[in-house]
Amino acid sequence: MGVLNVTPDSFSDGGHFIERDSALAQVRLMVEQGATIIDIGGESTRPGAEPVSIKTEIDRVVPIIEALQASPDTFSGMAISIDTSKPEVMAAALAAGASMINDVQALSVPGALEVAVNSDVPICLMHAMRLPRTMQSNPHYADVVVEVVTFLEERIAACVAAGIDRERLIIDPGFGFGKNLQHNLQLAQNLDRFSTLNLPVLVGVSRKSMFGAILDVEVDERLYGSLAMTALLLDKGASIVRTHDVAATRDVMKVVLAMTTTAR
Ligand code: YH5
Repeated sequence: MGVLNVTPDSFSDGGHFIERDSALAQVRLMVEQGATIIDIGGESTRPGAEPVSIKTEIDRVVPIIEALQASPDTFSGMAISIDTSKPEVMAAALAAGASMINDVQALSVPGALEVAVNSDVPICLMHAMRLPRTMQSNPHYADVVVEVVTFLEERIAACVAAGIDRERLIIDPGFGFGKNLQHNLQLAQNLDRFSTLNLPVLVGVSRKSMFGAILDVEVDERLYGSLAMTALLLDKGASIVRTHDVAATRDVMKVVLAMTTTAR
């Protein structure tokens, strides 16, 4: 799963065509490098980031989804995931052709469960103890692994009770979302305990702050650390990897797959 952020940068002066073309070029590159899912997000999830309005988020993501739909040759077989917690954005993205929901709030915003029930796409339920604005403020858990597994069990049950087929669900421990370094390492070390829920496990560790903490490097120097953890998470049962670095992650996945599927 390759990440496409469509949050405008500060030196864009409203050049929407330029933004759209560069987003499409980025998607094309990620698909060539082996991405089978593109995760499109219109709200910054950086720690400390402020929320954006429904309209702003829709205006950012829907034109990109429509443009991807308009080039079926280039983007055939690729799933478009919408990274949002807002039911209105989910609905607009699905109407435009999105084929997966990625919700860091696990369908907990009022109305989100209803949008999901009325669709037929896969849904990633992620655990977040806190939202980006306050993510860094000293999280506490008695046992982070038990609490995250229990939370996901409850959200799975809520989805199934609402009428969503269990087969549509994907789970994610939510690395970095209201977790300190110790919590992230405990979740990584114990990722195999999420397999007991019998659903695909998605992991997103790419370039996150834990590598800054371990390696004392800035965000553009966190690739090797991200890949090391990715390899071990794949060994512990992860099957979908959300990444900013598709080619490198594809090679890691192929090597781990070759090694773990060969005869003894
Ligand atoms: C995830 O894990 N993460 S957005 C801070 C960084 C680097 C990266 C300071 N959406 C996930 O990628 N969806 C995000 O450096 C996600 N799982 C799922 N399902 C945060 C992010 C990032 C934040």
